[in-house]
Amino acid sequence: MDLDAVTKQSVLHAKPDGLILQYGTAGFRTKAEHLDHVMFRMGLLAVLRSKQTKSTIGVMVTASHNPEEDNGVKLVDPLGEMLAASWEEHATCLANAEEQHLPRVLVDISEKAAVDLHQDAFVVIGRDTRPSSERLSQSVIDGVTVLGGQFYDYGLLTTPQLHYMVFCRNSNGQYGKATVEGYYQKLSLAFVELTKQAFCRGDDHRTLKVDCANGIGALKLAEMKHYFCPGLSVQLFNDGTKGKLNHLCGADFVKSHQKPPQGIEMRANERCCSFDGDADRIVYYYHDADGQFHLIDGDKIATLISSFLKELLLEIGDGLSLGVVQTAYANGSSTRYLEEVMKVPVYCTKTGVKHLHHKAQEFDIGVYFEANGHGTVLFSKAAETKIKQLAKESEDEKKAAKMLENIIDLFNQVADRQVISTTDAERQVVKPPGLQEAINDLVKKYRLSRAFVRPSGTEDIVRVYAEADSQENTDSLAYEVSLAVFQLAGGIGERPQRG
Ligand code: G16
Repeated sequence: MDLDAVTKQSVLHAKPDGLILQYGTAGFRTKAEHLDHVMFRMGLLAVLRSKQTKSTIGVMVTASHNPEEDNGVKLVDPLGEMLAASWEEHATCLANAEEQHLPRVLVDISEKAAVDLHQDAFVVIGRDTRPSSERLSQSVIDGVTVLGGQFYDYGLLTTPQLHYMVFCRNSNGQYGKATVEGYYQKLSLAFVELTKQAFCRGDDHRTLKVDCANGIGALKLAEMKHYFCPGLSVQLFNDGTKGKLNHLCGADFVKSHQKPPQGIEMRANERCCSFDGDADRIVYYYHDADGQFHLIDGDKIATLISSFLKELLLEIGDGLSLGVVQTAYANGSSTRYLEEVMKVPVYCTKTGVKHLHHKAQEFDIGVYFEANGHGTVLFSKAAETKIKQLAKESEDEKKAAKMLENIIDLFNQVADRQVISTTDAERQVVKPPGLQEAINDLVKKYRLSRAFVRPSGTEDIVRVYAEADSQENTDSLAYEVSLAVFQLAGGIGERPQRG
């Protein structure tokens, strides 16, 4: 490591004195103007991780669902999953080291993680459409090159595409070609084959309206939609030509406001969906004939997918295990339905794709979705081999196995609020004292109710979740819990308002 060169370059990406940032739910995330040094240093870290794993590592510059002025960075590990938890601590030390300590921290990490410094390093980089993203990805590149790492800059990319590129490169092309073209071909082929075999009701069901959150999803879907023709016609809305990123649109807006985004025209029973700012979340929705809005969020998507998979697994009769992973945000009735009706085991983890992904790997087939629309299906290597074999061999079970085979290819498998601390997969508050008791008392007032609070790992806010037997009761419980947080956790600014 040429530590002198690092010190010289680092001055051009100097850390503001005293600025401390935490590695959050999905990496570092804050106002874009505070992130230059973090990006440079994550370039350095990606090189060390690449040397240690002897694999390609990904760096995605995005703040996903956050406002346009924010930015952030997600690191992608060799199999396309989020950075290993053991390295989050290294990332935090590196991001927060004062300038003069940077060389020492680099050496420390290399020693602790047994990095072979003679090993080559390769890093792939992608970015979303935020105005600050191009400059910040250049800072990542500066960090990679000063440590002698090689890189390929994909430029504008969705987060799932970057996960795909990393995995393709590390599987020597076996998973697919590490190009956007390769991505479109692999996924669309699986989709087209699967829809040929699946029952589909009429032409109305072959159109999909997509709210692209005024982000990268619009650019990439515009390139990809031709691959679905003539089976599926995709119409793009909020494509970034007018509106602001994630403003009054996108998956997070639709999920948290439980209403359609602006900028999309919806007729009764038309199928619509929304992405977020880096197109790694999706929620579906429609208006029924009475104008009632229906949301198919991550909980419902997980239920639909697991019902479909369970049917196919029964047909092939091969005893493969199926499990569903959710977070505390999952609606209680979706969990009950999965466990009691579908007889599928359900597990709850902390918020964050990295936690769900990890748990889902324990099954032959692991379905994981956060209610906000992040998720996928993971197939173990053994399950994949069995399914591929059956699709070739046995006539009776062939159709179901063939469908499962296409499903495998269709899923891109690849992961001061701090006064509140939680336990039990974030469903119980430990600190401040008295808050959990207050929440318990409030929950008892409502039927079929549940509530919890947790500090967000991507925004400077406390998230409050509530559910009850009616919308009115849910709103009321959410308001009362917010008030308890405000009073017992030292709330500042405006008091929570009812409704
Ligand atoms: C990220 C994570 C998700 C998480 C979300 C919100 O999503 O990848 O797993 O659900 O943040 O996290 P929090 O509630 O801690 O703010 P994204 O789409 O913003 O990258």
